[in-house]
Amino acid sequence: MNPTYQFRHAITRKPAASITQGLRAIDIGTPDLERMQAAHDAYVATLRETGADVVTLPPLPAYPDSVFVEDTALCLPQGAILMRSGAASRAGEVDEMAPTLRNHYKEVRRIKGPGTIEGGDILVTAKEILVGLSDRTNQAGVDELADLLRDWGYKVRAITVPKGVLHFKTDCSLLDGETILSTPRLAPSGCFDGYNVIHTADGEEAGANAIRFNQFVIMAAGFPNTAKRLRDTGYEVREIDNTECAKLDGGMSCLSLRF
Ligand code: CIR
Repeated sequence: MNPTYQFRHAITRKPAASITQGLRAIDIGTPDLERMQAAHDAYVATLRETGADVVTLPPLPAYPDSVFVEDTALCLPQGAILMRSGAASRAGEVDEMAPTLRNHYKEVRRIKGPGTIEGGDILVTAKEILVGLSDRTNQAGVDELADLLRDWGYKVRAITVPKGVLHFKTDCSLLDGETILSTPRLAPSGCFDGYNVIHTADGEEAGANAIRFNQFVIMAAGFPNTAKRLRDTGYEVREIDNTECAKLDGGMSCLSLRF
């Protein structure tokens, strides 16, 4: 098993009707629950097609953004780390996720604060854990994560996320332990020196948030040139409608915890 992309489990949560109140940087329209649910069903079915066990938790109307479960935890082979959201309206989502993680893991640790950190800012590669400093994740959060991971042998490296980008992984994804799909705008920081990098095609930056899940690269539909680049490199690409989650700055990685 390669722990960076071979997974037996995923945890997802169905979107709630309150998704219309979800956080967004710019209002480009109200998400449609029915269409989001249909896309979510297709996403879960694709994860299941790989043979993984996929938990689908019930909707949480009190937390409009709770469909984006990735932000609540970091799941590693040794254990899970509960995050601490940088958005007040999302703070309670972690406690809602904790019991499910305790069912799967013997060891569940927790970011206690005062720092904040969200899963969307964390990219686990074969040799290190990259964490984006963003509006949601600060240095204190990164430092606490590094402390919690030290005895599991992980090296944590902080990266600055460009202004206007919600999370680090809004702009990049892991394709395998050494290969990253990235928007060209992340490259100048040198954060991926030493990795193989495939750039999103011109005008397709919003397609950078994808996931490698077992044999598939699962990406948002509507980025045909980037999808072709990945297929030409040999990846088996599956495309899922992301129009509704995109209205809330969400993408393929946000919708699951994978381990
Ligand atoms: C938020 O602003 O928190 C949500 N509307 C979107 C979260 C996306 N999550 C992710 O990229 N991991």
